[in-house]
Amino acid sequence: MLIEDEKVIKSPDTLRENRLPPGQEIRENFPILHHGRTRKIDISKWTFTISGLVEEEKMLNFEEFISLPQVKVLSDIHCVTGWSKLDNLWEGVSTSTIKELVNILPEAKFAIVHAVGGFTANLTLSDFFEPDVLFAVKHNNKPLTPEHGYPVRLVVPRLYFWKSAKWVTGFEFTDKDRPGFWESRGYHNRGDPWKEER
Ligand SMILES: Nc1nc2c(c(=O)[nH]1)N[C@H]1C(S)=C(S)[C@@H](COP(=O)(O)O)O[C@H]1N2
Ligand SMILES: [Mo]
Repeated sequence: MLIEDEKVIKSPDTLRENRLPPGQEIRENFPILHHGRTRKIDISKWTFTISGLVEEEKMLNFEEFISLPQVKVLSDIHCVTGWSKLDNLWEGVSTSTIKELVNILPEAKFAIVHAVGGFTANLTLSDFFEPDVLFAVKHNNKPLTPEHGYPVRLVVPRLYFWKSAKWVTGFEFTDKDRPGFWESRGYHNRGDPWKEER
């Protein structure tokens, strides 16, 4: 069983006795939510860029990205619209692995994640580098579907799912916080589901 697999990083929510944050209900299916249309990505043209407050910016193509060491993370999804989906097995590249690819300048305090079409999501570096945060390529042992962010999406298990940007093209280190797509449209800047930061 995947849940017994020792190599799986278990997001802290999955170890709680009560796994359902206030105002949420369980869904067995996997709803699809995003602004605009589903993005169709040509993997041969896809790139992942690490920019901003780093000594040298770095760009990877998909082949280089997928050659990085991979991790598995078990997480619960909490969407701000009220549904939660438990026991999701993600596979991909940990933000802690990505961290080793660049020298981050000391002024850097935030990560702004970028996705196709100008979508962004902002995170403090402490939230971004939690050990259960990853750039996922698989969900429950299958490659992501286009609707769920193929080829690469961010997964931030401890925050509402709007932070988990789909169709990611990289991220930027900044010294100042910059509210992302949903954060600048009325959603909370951080989004802790246990505090109902909606
Ligand atoms: N690029 C992009 N990523 C996005 C969004 C978006 O509009 N664009 N919406 C977010 C929101 S609000 C949610 S709830 C989740 C939904 O992910 P899912 O469709 O895989 O369930 O994606 C997040 N990632
Ligand atoms: Mo959402």
